[in-house]
Amino acid sequence: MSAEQSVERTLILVKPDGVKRQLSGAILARVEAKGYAIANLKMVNADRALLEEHYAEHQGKPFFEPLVEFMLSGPVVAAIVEGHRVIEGFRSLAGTTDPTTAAPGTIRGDFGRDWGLKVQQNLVHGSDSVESAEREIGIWFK
Ligand code: RTP
Ligand code: MG
Repeated sequence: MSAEQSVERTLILVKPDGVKRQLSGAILARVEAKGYAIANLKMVNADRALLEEHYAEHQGKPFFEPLVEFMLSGPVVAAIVEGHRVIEGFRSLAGTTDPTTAAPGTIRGDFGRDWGLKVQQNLVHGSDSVESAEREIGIWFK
């Protein structure tokens, strides 16, 4: 068996707050500057069915409905990004979920804040495992 790591893929979204604030380019520039490759890229007006499938793990949580409404509030940029360990690499670039306390130097830490809304408007999504990446890529790039 080869000791070489296999190239991973992840699904990245620039959420509607990032698109509205014209940060899509700055966010994708950080992904590329880190050395990851954009394998596919598009702007999507997601519908409720797609978002409920994407966020199935959060069904029933108090932030689920506000989260879906937020994601319906404008277009998102969806990308398939490739590289060794890109799943954890992008989540490290993104920073922790709450943009108020996300580390400076991360996307959420540098560009995000609390806007007093019911859901964290935190600019980006990145898949959290190989299994969720493949599932999410199937949803956004049918
Ligand atoms: P993501 O899935 O978007 O990459 O973010 P994440 O793993 O850091 O966060 P997760 O726990 O999966 O939550 C998904 C998204 O739901 C919103 N959220 N709001 N209490 C809240 O207000 C709250 N908790 C979660 C955020 O937009 C989060 O990214
Ligand atoms: Mg998540």
